[in-house]
Amino acid sequence: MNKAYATSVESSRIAHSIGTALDRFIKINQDQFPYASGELSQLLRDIALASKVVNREVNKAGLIDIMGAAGSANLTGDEQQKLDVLANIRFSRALTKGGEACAIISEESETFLDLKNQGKYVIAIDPLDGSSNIDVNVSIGTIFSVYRRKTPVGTPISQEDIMQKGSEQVAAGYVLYGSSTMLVLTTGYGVHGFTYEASLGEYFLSHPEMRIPDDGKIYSINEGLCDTFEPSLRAYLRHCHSNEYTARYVGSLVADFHRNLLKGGIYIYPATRKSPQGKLRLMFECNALAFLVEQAGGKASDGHRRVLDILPTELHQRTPFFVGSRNMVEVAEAFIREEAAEPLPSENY
Ligand code: AFP
Repeated sequence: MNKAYATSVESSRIAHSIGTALDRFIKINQDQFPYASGELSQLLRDIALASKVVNREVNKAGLIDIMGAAGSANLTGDEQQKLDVLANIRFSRALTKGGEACAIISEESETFLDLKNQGKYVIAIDPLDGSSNIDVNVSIGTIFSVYRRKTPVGTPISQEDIMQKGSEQVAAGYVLYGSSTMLVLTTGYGVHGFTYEASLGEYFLSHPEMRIPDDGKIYSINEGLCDTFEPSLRAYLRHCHSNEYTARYVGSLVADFHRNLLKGGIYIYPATRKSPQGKLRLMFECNALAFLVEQAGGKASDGHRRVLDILPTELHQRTPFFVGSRNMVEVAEAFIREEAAEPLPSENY
C-alpha cells in the first residue's frame, strides 16, 4: 500500500474502532452479573430494544398526532400523555415477550402485572418520566429497576416479590432521550453509559466506569416551591446561594440526574406543603437512581436515611429525595438534622 494513502486511511474515521456495542458489553461482562445465567443479559437486551422503539416514537413526537394528553389520568393523578401510554405498552410488551421477567410494576399501572411464566425477575419501571416536557421538546427518560423474584418459579407472584428494598436490586438504569439518546446501566459493578447510534440501531459504550465527583457546584430543585419547604431546607438553599452555586433544573428527573452525575451536583425533591412525602416514587424513580449514584460513588438519601434501605409498604409510595455528589448530599443532610436551630424562613426571604 502506498504510504501516503495508508496515512490518510490511518487518520480517517475508518481507522477508529466503532467501539463496544451494548450486546457485546453484556456478553463480555456476563460473569460479573449477579446470577450469571444469561437471563439477566437477555432481560437487559429486551429493555434496550424497547427503548429504541420508544426513542423512535419520541423523536417523531412533533410529526404525528402523538403529542399531548391522552385524556386520562394515572393512579397518582398525573395527566397521562399519549407517549406515556405508548412507552408503557412498548416496555411491557418487550418484557412479556422476552420471558425473563415474571412481573412488571409500572408507574402507569395501579397494580403489578403477573406474567405467569418461568421468569425470575421483577421489573419496576417508569416508562416515560418527565412527560410534561414532551410537548416542549425537552429531554425525558425511562427509569427501571430489576429485582430477583423471591418465591419459587411456577408459584403466583406475591407481595414479597414486589415490595423489595432498593438494596435488593440486581440491575438498574435509565434511558435519556436527549440531544443524544443514552442508556446508563449498573449491575452492581460500576456504572456504564451507552450512546445510541441511530443509523446502526445500536447502543455503544461511550462512558465506561462513570464516577460522580465528590463535590459539585450545581443544585437542582424546584425553587418556586421554596415557601412550602421545611425551614432546614431553606437554610440549606441559603447555603447554596451564599456559596454562589449554580441553579439548574430541567424538571425531568433523568436529565437533571444525568447532568449532575457527569458534572457533580445535588438534585432535591423534598417534602412540600402539597406533597408531604415529596413527589417522586420510591419504586419507580428513586431506587434505580439511588443504586446508580451509589455505584458511581455518590449518595442518595431521603434527608435522614439511605434510600436503598427503605422497605416499601405501598406500590406507589413517595419519598423525599436528595441525590448526587456525596459531600453535597451529606451537607444537605446536616442542615436537615439541625432543623430546630433554624430561624423562620419568612424572616429571611
Ligand atoms: P412529570 O412526568 O409530570 O413531568 O413529572 C416529572 C417528575 O416526576 C420528575 O421527572 C421531575 O424532576 C419532577 O417531576 C418535576 O416536578 P415539579 O414540576 O414539581 O418540579
